[in-house]
Amino acid sequence: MQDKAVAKLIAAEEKRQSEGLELIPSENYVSSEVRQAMGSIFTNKYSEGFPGKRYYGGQVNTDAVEKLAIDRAKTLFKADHANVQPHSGAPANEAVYHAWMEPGDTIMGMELSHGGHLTHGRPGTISAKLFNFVRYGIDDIETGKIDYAQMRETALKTKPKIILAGFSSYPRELDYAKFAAIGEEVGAVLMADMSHIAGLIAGGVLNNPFDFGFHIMTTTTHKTLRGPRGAMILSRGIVSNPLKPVDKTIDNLPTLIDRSVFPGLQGGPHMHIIAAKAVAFYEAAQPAYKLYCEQVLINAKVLGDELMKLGFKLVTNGTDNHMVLADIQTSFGFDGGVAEKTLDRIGLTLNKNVVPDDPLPPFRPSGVRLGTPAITTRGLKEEHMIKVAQWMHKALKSHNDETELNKLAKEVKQFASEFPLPD
Ligand code: DSN
Repeated sequence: MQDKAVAKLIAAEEKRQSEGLELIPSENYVSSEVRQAMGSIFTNKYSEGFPGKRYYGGQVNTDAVEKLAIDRAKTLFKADHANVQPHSGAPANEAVYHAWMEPGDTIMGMELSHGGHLTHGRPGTISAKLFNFVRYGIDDIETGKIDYAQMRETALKTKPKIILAGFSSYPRELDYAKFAAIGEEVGAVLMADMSHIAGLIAGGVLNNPFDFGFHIMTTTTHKTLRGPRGAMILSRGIVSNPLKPVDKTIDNLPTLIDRSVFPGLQGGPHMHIIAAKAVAFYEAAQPAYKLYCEQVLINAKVLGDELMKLGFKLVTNGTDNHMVLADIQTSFGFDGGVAEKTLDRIGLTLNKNVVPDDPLPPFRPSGVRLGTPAITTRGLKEEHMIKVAQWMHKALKSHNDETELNKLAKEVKQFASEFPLPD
């Protein structure tokens, strides 16, 4: 590479990634095929519109590759329609809100400190300015069970146009059938933001909301799904002519969503990323991927159990998915930010995170969030989870002891070198 400055930073990032262990639950390592497609010549092409209906010429290959991505996504998630163009998770959610609602309409999402994502109506976001967010949350902090009675009561009172299931920091399975029953009773569209767990749904190890009557699913493509950075929107409905105005019905969801993405929110789709999404969907349909998903869950369970044995207080006392939330303030008497920095220092990367009804502010929250998707891709198994938990415990116990932290950092680096990054 002629640009030595960028080349140096790429090499440094590769070194950082290979010498440490990635525990952020929303990150992963993509295959060399996914990276190849991302770096492909498709990046040169403008393709506003959809396959067969573009605003520029020269679309023979872009049409074919987008169609491939759409068909593979539909098969993987049992959807009627897939829009694979959203650049990221936030615009995907935004596109759905605008496809189905008008400014001022009400949407019901998860309480943010109980696990809901920023795009589920955090004050200050565009969607929170335009739409009226009402909340459901957990009723038992020890089990993490959602308060479905409160959800129903609020839904009956506020008549949301959309009920949104989904989270970015919640370690339990949702009861989609209960969401669906409430949605049906109040006439709401059921939307699932499955960004964190879409890969585990595709791999068949977690429930698919479409099997319980959901109408729309959004997801990023780079988390458990192990594809390029980006997102997609899956839905029920019948694909119709996107040039004619359509009523807001379930059958028309594909058209409403497509128009909301383009021209609603985005211009030219990133065709190199769409090609890489197609590759990731191919990979997720292979038998090896199911085994990977099974191991992600096993690893998370073992990691959570081991942390609890060592005295970590876990939010909901365990996990059903790929992530673990630990209340550091309760366990060690300091906040999650200190834990994040201390663990980074020894090569374990995770993120500070709020815990339900956190008494501390978001920049200095009580907890940390960690997960197993990336380390499982790297080849780590149950026995290695015990090591990871022990390193975390030792480092946090001696977070002011430079000698001990140096010793642990060496151990982690040596261990990580035995598990090379996928090439
Ligand atoms: N940043 C993602 C996560 O870590 O959950 C969601 O946007």
